[in-house]
Amino acid sequence: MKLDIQTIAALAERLENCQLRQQDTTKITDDYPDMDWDDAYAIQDEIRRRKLARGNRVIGLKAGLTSHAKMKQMGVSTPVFGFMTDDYAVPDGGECKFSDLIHPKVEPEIAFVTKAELRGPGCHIGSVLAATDFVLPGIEVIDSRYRDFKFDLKSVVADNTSAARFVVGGQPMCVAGVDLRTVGIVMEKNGQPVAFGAGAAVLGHPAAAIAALANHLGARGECIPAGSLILSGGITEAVSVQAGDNVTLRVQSMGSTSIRFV
Ligand code: 0L1
Ligand code: MG
Repeated sequence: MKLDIQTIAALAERLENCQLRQQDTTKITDDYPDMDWDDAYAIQDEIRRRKLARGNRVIGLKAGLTSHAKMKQMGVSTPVFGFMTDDYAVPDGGECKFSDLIHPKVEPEIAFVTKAELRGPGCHIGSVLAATDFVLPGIEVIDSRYRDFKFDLKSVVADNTSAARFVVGGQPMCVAGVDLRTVGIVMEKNGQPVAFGAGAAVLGHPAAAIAALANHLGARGECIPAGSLILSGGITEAVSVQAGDNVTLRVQSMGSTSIRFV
């Protein structure tokens, strides 16, 4: 690690305050160009510690930048991983207050719920499918704390991978009943289709993103516990939203989930 504990705490406070006050900031690698991956995840861990200390609960995990469309959109080449707390959850069809966010975008995703622990290294698509209880449609609302979504990978990891809100719903499916590579999705904004895709856009198979998360956590001595909700990453580029927008994600055989920005 290149940063000391005081700097990590100060950067976590800076990024979390941006989230709590709906303010943006420049990317932290502008100030700390030598910070490494361990520093980036240590800042994310410190943000999690701050939220838990305030009484929030971690209720989900996420993989991000798992599709070529997202990687191209953001000019990066590696997945990243983050967490979601209870205050990020929006009920299916529910409202998300736009003024609580900076410049939100929505991503169509496949959400996994596990029934057995997943522990890397060596986790693969087969282990993920065996450990999955069900999959269902999920919309992630990302809201980078960095000005104009301009960041590099270490900065975005420190910022908990832009996690802000999410909604899941529709018809949960057992993985035996669906080919997650060919499953089609349509995301609509105010009734107009704005994004189309298929599961294979996420690392060839959305379960590969969950395996990558398990292997990432395994390298840190952690695991994905049974009963976890995990977002596997945007199938398409993220779509900007404004107050008044109504977003619906339809996933083949899994129904739909929706969120309204008010
Ligand atoms: O969930 C995601 O794919 C987002 C990862 C962070 C990058 C971004 O803000 O677009
Ligand atoms: Mg995402």
